This record gives sequence, structure tokens and C-alpha cells, in this order.
Amino acid sequence: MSVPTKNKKLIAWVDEIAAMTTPEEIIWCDGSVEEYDRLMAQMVETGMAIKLNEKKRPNSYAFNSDPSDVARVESRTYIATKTKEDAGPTNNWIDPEELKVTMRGLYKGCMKGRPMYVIPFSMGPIGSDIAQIGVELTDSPYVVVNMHTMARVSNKVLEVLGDDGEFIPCLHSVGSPLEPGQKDSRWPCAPVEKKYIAHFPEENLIWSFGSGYGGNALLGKKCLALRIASAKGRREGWMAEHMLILRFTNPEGKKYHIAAAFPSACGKTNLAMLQSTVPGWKVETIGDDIAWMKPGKDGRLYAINPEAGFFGVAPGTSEQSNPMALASCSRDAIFTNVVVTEDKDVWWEDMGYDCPGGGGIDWKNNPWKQGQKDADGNEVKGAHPNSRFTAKAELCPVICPDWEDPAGVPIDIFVFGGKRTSVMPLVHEAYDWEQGVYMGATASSEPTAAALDLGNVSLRFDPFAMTPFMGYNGGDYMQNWFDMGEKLGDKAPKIFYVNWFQKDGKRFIWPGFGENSRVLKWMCDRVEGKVEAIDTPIGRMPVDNGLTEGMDFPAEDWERLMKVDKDAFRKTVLEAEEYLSKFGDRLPKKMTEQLEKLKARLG
Ligand code: SAT
Ligand code: MN
Repeated sequence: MSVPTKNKKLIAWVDEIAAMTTPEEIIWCDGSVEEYDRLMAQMVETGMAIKLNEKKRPNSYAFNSDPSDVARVESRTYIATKTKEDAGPTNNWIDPEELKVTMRGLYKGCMKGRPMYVIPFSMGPIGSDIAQIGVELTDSPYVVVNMHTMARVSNKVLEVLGDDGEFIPCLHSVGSPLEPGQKDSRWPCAPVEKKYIAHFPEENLIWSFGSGYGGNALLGKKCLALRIASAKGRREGWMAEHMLILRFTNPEGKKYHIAAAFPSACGKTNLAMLQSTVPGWKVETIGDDIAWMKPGKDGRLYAINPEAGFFGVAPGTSEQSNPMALASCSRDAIFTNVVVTEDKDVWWEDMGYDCPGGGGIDWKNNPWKQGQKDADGNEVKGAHPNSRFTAKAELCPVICPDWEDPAGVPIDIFVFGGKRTSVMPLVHEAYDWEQGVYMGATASSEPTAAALDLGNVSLRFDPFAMTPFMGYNGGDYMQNWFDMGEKLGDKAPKIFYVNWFQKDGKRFIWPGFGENSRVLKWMCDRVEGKVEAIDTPIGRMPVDNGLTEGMDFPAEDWERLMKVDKDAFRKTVLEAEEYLSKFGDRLPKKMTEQLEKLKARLG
């Protein structure tokens, strides 16, 4: 195969990696439909992929991963900076030279018997100022087809790169060489102790080994667009955040842009595609996971979505919770670890209806019946809780017409949050940017299925929902937010904190989903200074229950939702103080000031 580029650095790197990993052949990817169809046909042939019913789910495929390879592995994710302090206390760290020696040992001959694919991709519209070019080398055809949807893979990327353009090298291997004649596994991968998701932010380099799943393997997403980009952005004066971006338009046509950070599997995709219940107000989606933001010439902060698709959590996605996500994966989609029904469609738990035919093939590739119990009498789930759909953003019926505008959209509102079944009220507003940064930095959540290796923790502080994705010291991360506030001055977005998830026993108190638009509208009204708010020790909150007007929502429930339990908050502040102490002298002074102010307000 001829080499479709003259970029010297790229050619030399591909040669160097091929010499180390010894693939059977090198395949340069062009992102074409022909390439997609060819790889899918090959994977159907080997049994790795299942072609879904063309009438029900056109041009769509299902995969089952190995049961040991179902989510990101935070315990095997590394930020390898020269000093441990620069990676900070929230990241795993190994000296970069030492890590490279270990990983070179693993990479040696690791692609034997497999092709190595070269995937040139752009995060952000190709050629835009804010876009970044990456090249992923991988021995996984599953990665290639997913990258087609999630990033922009095309020969045009090589054109933009030219002979001496810069790119971010992303090396990936499933870590499972094939001896001659050896039968391949359905989902090749390496055991957990050999998995490494390594980042070298000082040289914009990514090395991933041993996992074929999601963020471990589709290196444009968490590895490039968050970990490497957050470090690069800090050096260059922009930000990479774990945020959805949406446009909320009022009946008069005024547009507000909201960016919201929640940890993985806390409903970013649902909020991004929300069906507003407020008459005349409508939501359009710009992104569901990642925002890159830069101050514009007018002094406001502009955001783009660097991705081209959604890698959304399947379970819980239904006509009720997120019809727009369902529409996005109604064709041209890839499903991983869901149930394949008898008539070759897909199903997952809480899809809103029973599994057609009563069962199918479950995520472990076994025959499965809905309602089936295991030896302990627990119901066997058909889909893995972190099962995913890979869908094209352009198929989302409410995708914003400006979602690919290289200039981005000006952000009016930041929202932080997490899953808390108690204590945290439905919504509160920061008094100013600095308190907002405190809210973001002390955001906390009960763990979700996206991070299964966290063990039995009940609550996790997750600053800016970026704990697993910060490419540098978390204390410096907070400082970067304070600095951005200073730069933006009175053009800075207003900051809010939300929690949709308070429970009364098993019942969620707030109905959530579409009704969350009421909360977003309140935020927009606050931006306009149209509504009053009450000052409380933790921030500003809506007056009475104006937010629930026209809704059948009991006053007692509203009171519970909005209660500021001072004792509980005093305890939370102490926990936050202890958490923050781990940043030592990298903790910004402004954070300590905010802690003290909050303590004083709580009395
Ligand atoms: O697997 S991913 O890292 O892409 C999804 C997530 O955990 O947010
Ligand atoms: Mn995410």
C-alpha cells in the first residue's frame, strides 16, 4: 500500500512503531464508507461483530467485549510527567522514562499476526483554528470503525497536516499477538495487570496497551481531548472540560449557551438532548461529553465540541428519558455489550419496554431470558451497566445547526453537579466566579458504572468531573479556573450547581428529564436579572416554588429538594477541606478563602 502522506515525522513514527510491534501489514485509513463496510464485513466474518436487522436498525452492528474489558480502568491510567508533583495527587504517576521502558517491553511484537491501522483524525472541524490533529496507530478494527463515528477520520486530515505539520501521536494495541495458525479471541485484550493507559503531556504523546474498550482505546476522546488537551490548553490559554454543550432558545428567539460538567454516567447525554417542558423554550445539542473553550475577541468564552459522535450509556436510554439519543442510534450505529434480540435488534435494561421475544444473546454472548435469576436469586442483566451506543452526532434530530461552527458558541452559563441521593439541593447559584470555582472543585458524586474499579466508596469528590481526566496537578487545575475568571472579568459565565438525584427511599423526588428545563430556564432568567433569588449560606436559590408552576408537584417535596441542611453542609465542608488538603502547596489560596467564607456563612 502506498503511503498517502509526505509528513516526515508521521512516516518516521509509523516506521518506528511498526519495527517495535511487528504487525503483519500496515493499513492507512481514509475514513471512507468503503473502509467502514469492509472492516465490518471482516469482523462479522470472524464473529467479533453481529450485523443487526437491516429493516429495524439499518447499517448497524453489535459487539460484545471480553467480560474483563468493559470500562475505563482508572487504576491503570497514568499521567507521566517529569515530576510526580506535576501529575498531582489525583493521578497515577510513573516516571516517563521508566514507563516507556516497561511499555516498550509490552509493545515488542504485540501486533504480530494483526494489521496495524493508521488513523489520521481531527478533533474539531478539520482545518479549524481550535481543532487538533491526532494519528492513532491501532491493531483493533473495532477502534477504527468507532473512530470513524467519534472523530473526523479522513485523507483531508493528512492534507491539512502537510509535509511538516504537527500531530498528536496516539499508540494503541489490544496487547494480544497471534501466533501463526492461532485462532483469535472474539475480543482480544490483555489481563488487567498488563493494561496501561499512559499519557506524556509534556510531549503530547499517548500510549495505550491491553484494552479495546471505550476511552481506553478510542484515543481521540478522553486521552487526547481531555487529558492531553487540558495540559496543552493550560499552556496555550484555553480549556478542555468534561462538559456537554447545549443551546437553550427562549420564545423570543434569544439563545443561551450552557456548558455542564457531570461525572461519567450521570446524565450528560440526557441533559444535552433534553426535551423542554417549558412552553416555547427549546434545547439544541452541541456536544454531550467534551467542551474546548477559548476566550474570543469580544472577551467572552467560546466553546466547541471536538467530537463527531456520541459514546452514550445504553441502559436507561428510552423514549421517555432520551428519545433524541434513541433516534441518533436508529441507524449507522455501533452497540457494545447490549442484548441482541432474536430478530437481531438491540435491547437493554430500562429501555422502556420488555425485551422483544423475551430474551436473546446477552452482553457475555450467552443465551439469555429476561427475568432470569442467578444462583443467589438476583436478576441477571442482559446488558452491561456500562454498555454503550456509538452514534453519529449529525443523526441527532435536535443537533444545533451551529454545532460544527469552528468559532464555537459563547457560553453564558456553567453548571456543575453529580449524583447525590441526599444533602445537595436541586439547584443553587454561586455568588461570584470564585465561589463557582469552589463549587466545581468540590463537586462530588456517588460512583457510577463508568468507573467500576473504584471499589466500595460511597462518595467521591470529583473536581470539575475531571478527576479521571486531568492531565496535570489538580491544584493547578483549580488555579487555571481562577485565572480564566480574571481574564474574562464581567464577561465570565454565571456558575450554578445542580443535583437531579435526591431520593426519598427508592423514589427520586424530582422527576428530572424534560422537567430539568425548568431549572435551566431559571438560570437564564437569573442571567437576565429577571427573577429574584434567596441568599442562603451555600448560594442563591429560587424563591418559593415558582419553578414548579403548572406542575403537579407537592410543596413538601419542593421543601425537601431545596432544603439547606446546615449540619450536613458543615460536615461536607470538613470533608471538602480534608480532600483539598491533599493538594498541599498547589492548592490555590483562593480555594482556602472560599472554604473559610463558606464556613463563616454556615455559622
Ligand atoms: O469509555 S469512555 O471513557 O469513553 C466513557 C466514560 O467513561 O465517560
Ligand atoms: Mn464522559
